[in-house]
Amino acid sequence: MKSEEPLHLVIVGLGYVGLPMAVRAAQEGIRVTGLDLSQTLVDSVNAGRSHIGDVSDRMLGEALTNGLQATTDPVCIAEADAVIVCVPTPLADDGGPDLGAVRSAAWQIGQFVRPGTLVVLESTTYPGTTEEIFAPLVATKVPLEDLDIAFSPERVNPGDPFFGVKNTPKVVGGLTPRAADRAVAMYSRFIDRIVRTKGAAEAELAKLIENTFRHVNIALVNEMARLSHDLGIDLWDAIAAAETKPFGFMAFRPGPGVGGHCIPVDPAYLNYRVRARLGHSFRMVELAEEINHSAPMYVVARVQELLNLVGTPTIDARVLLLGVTYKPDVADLRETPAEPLADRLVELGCSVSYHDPFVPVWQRRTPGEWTTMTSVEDEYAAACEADVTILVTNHHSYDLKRLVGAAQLLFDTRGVIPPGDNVVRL
Ligand code: SAJ
Repeated sequence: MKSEEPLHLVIVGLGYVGLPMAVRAAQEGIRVTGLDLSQTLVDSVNAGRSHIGDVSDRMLGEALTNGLQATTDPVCIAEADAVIVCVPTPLADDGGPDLGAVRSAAWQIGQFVRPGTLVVLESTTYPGTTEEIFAPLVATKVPLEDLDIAFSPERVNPGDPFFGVKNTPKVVGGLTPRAADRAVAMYSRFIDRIVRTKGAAEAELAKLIENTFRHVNIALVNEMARLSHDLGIDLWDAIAAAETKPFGFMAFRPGPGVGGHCIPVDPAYLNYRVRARLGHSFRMVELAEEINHSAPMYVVARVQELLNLVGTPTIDARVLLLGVTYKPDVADLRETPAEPLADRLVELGCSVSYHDPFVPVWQRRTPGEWTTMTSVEDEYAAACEADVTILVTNHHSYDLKRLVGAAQLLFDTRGVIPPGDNVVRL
């Protein structure tokens, strides 16, 4: 696809991956149609109102001026030269992959796609998905040999002030060399650097390596936190020292657990494939999952220890959680460890309250029912009232010095507050 040729690009799924990409491509003068299931979302996009933090209304307005249009009508696929699929791939209730959105998007494309169209899957998934599941559904009506199909993992880092669509290298792998050539040419029109892999499976695996790497290394330090506490060694201090090594080391730090839409999810997709195809588990991933999943319970155990030390039984102990999103300064609760943490504390009879500037109302699915809580107004006054305050997510808006002065007892799960008379670190 030569850069001077007109290109009509359809992007399926206008979420945190699809919308920034649609805006970026439109900035380069590409004709972009965004296809989404939600009429509300489509209307909002066409009205220039962005629902994605990394896309301002101004950026969206410029893209609309450049011809970006959003629609719920899949007939736009029939006019596309290229289609990029950016739909969610969450975990199913059994912990395995949920490819429902990928399947339905592929089938829908298959109803309208023209011969000669390039179709790229971006949703994170296990190696083999593009060839075995996505491509056959896209080729429902048009023979596969008349289509070009590729995989290119999304690498969006929500809230990242520096890396965006344009300057994040894009990995691309085709089911055929021709598909890879076309995908490289397409992405090159609006992304600075393209990295071509041997095939689609290598591109699928590259993404899983990136996030399994993080998952496993976070589990390593989460287990080291437990060992170091029992050994009476300050792990936070040791990590800070290790971090001075200028080569061959990347610091990870312990925490209350691993949340988000990527890190706790992607390794499970890899493990699923290994079990399904090879009949045994990916042991390192399963061990990391075991450690990271138990992190919230370890926090509870430590808090129980602290309450015992001050002679406060957990029954009716007033516990304040500070920061319930999965990481600082984002309003994202997906897989947040704050949920199992709060549930366990309630099970123990604690009176749990929370504060989070990004979460005015916190709804979470406790076993068998929904629990709805409202953030306390004044986190410092609440910390003064609580028997123990747990810093779960260290939003940068928190005045840590003020917090130390206010809290009766402060348990810091992020290692951002120096230990003191009333401050204990994970
Ligand atoms: N976490 C720790 N200790 C660490 C790092 C993270 O406990 O040392 C926890 C976080 O609190 C969070 C979870 O792990 O609950 C995931 O944190 P993350 O920093 O990996 O952030 P994510 O989930 O937003 O990961 C995304 C990923 N981006 C993509 O998949 C495109 C990841 O590949 C990026 O490396 C990461 O952002 C990033 O670097 O910010």
